[in-house]
Amino acid sequence: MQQPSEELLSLLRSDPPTVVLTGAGISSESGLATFRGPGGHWEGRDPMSLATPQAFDAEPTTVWRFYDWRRTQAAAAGPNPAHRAIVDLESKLSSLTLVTQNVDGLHERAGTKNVVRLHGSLWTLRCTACGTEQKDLRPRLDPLPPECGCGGMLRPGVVWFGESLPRDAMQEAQNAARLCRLMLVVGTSSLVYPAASIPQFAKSAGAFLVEVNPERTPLTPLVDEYYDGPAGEILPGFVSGLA
Ligand code: BJW
Ligand code: ZN
Repeated sequence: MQQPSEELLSLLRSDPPTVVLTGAGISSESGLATFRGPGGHWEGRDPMSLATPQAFDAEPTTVWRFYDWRRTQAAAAGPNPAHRAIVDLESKLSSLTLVTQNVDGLHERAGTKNVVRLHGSLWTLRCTACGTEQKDLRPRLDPLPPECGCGGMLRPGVVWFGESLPRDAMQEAQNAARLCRLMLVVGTSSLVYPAASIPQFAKSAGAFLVEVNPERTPLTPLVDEYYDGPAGEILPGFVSGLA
């Protein structure tokens, strides 16, 4: 497996302000399907066609059944060595911001403290009528679609295509990217905006960009180092090289 370069290890030893940007690939070794990879389809449907406000308006119960399935899968899964390596890095560095597109909650369950969630959470429900948000950790909800106390229909507290990202989260991510000296981009296809623009903020501000992904992405030509392999095998090497 590809070991960290001396340049990366020496940068890590200098305790740089660091941002880790993650996508679905970091949870694939926990058994969760990525969006664009194999196994992502649910009942023969592309998850991209279900992760839209239009799909929810047209078929709320179907979209809720899809998210119930996602919640069940995520609840049954656990953090993997890649999630844990980020926890270890956070404990060794003075400043680490984890910016994730993932909604599964595995970073939080692994123990990462400073998590910025760009696309919301599977474990938050939001009322389509009164806007109230509530946390709900039950893997299966019954009946579907669930109802708010006000009588309105609840929806998953995630960000669908065409919807704005939470303003505070995006601002925090951009600020951390502008200030960091090292950014690790792990397990994302770098296709979905505005998350895919975050490494560009870091690059423009002079940060060292590292990508970890078994497949090349549109970001690959822009990074300083590309690690071609699964995050669960590559990231622990970054931490053990620091010891
Ligand atoms: C491994 C691995 C292992 C596997 N180890 N790696 C600018 C240009 C063009 C379009 C737009 C633009 N700005 C906005 C848009 C429109 C749109 C967009 O980006 N479209 C593109 C697809 C073209 N963006 C939006 O609509 C966003 N809203 C917005 O910008 O509002 C303002 C606006 C609206 C409209 C027009 C203009 C402005 C909202 C985006 C919301 C995305 N939501 C989802 C669903 C969340 C809820 C849920 O989970 O159900 O977020 S879609 C889905 O994609 C999910 C993910 O977070 C996101 C990114 O996917 P990710 O994580 O990268 O996963 P994959 O599957 O794509 O890739 C996995 C990777 O892992 C692969 O590379 C593998 O190789 C790798 N891998 N095993 C390491 N072991
Ligand atoms: Zn309500």
